[in-house]
Amino acid sequence: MHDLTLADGRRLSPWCWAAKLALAHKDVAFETIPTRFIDIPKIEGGFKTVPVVDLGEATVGDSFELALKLETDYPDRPPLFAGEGGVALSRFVQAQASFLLGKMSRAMVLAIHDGLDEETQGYFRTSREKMFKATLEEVAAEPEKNIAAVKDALTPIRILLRSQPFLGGETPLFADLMVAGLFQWARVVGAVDYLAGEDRLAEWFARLEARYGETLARTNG
Ligand SMILES: N[C@@H](CCC(=O)N[C@@H](CS)C(=O)NCC(=O)O)C(=O)O
Repeated sequence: MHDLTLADGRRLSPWCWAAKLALAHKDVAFETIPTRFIDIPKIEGGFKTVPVVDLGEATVGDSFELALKLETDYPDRPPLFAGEGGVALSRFVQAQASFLLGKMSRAMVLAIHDGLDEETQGYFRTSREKMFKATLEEVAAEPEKNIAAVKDALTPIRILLRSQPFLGGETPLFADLMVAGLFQWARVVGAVDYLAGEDRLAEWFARLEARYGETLARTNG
């Protein structure tokens, strides 16, 4: 699996984390290839983002597509979606996770930038400043406000976790893994502890750590 890396080998992408957790969930062993932002266009197949996972008979360039493929290929192992309705609802969680990613990234962009090698820094700055229509320094200004916005956006998940241990119900599903990928990304980058002051969310993440601890510990691949 092509896995996004910082200059020191730390793996940062939330979607790559979701993919690795999905592989672990289905008990599929994997190896990772550290991949910088600027290495992505060099991957065979014309991919624009990672994860890109070579499964032998097929190469998958999207975490959700990977989870769907794993569900089809390993129907007898713990489910990632638990049926058609689960797939559809997971798309909603994917949208929520993308929304959260944008909010979480604001207080993290400078730390991510600083963790990249010089050549990659240039690409990251240009592409992100275009995306945000602001300089990285402007995006990162007012971290307290940005962190408060993340905390607010986490409210629905916090409410859900009052009545069930996982987003998936009694057991984790891919929905959990997408959201967990975000917290793992933040943890690896280290700029902000989004679980600080959280009870239910921190307990939920601890439950995931109990199950996927080995995978989450491989912060450098
Ligand atoms: N929908 C894709 C999204 C993957 C994605 O956006 N990956 C980002 C890293 S978090 C990426 O590769 N970005 C490349 C770039 O910005 O150049 C998935 O879930 O796999």
